[in-house]
Amino acid sequence: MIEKSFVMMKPDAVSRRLMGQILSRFEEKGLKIVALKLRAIDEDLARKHYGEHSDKPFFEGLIEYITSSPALTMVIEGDDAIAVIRKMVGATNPKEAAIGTIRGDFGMDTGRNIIHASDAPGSAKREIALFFDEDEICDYSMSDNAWIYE
Ligand code: D4T
Repeated sequence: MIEKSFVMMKPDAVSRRLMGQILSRFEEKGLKIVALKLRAIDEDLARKHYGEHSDKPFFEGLIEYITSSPALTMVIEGDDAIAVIRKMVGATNPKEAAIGTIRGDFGMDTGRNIIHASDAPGSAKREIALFFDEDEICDYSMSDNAWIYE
């Protein structure tokens, strides 16, 4: 099923100049970027996005990290995109993430784990609506579609 996922390169990815390399991975895989915005995440938005973790000991540090410098927010589309992207992102702790995944290749600490991606259709819908207006999401087709999908 064609799905949309919310993906965010966190401030460490942007500040470490990793945006191009990471974006290339999604393009090379055959996924479609349908929205993309470099933006500062303010405290209110960060607290909403990570609301489910508000009672965790790492919450305040997480909010500080996410709001510290701009992040690259995206909506990425493709067949089973949510699960495919989670696989490409790797485990939450970059030390445990498999080599070949984005966190496994670029990160060291859970508190600097490079990238976020939606983990289920419900959270994808909620997160996309939190970060993008509907008219910011592009509807277009790729000329190589028949070479990516059977
Ligand atoms: P996100 O939501 O950023 O894609 O990460 P995950 O889906 O892989 O992991 P998560 O929801 O469990 O954690 C959200 C966010 O909190 C940070 N974190 C997490 C942290 O700083 N310390 C911790 O001990 C944990 C578990 C990293 C990701």
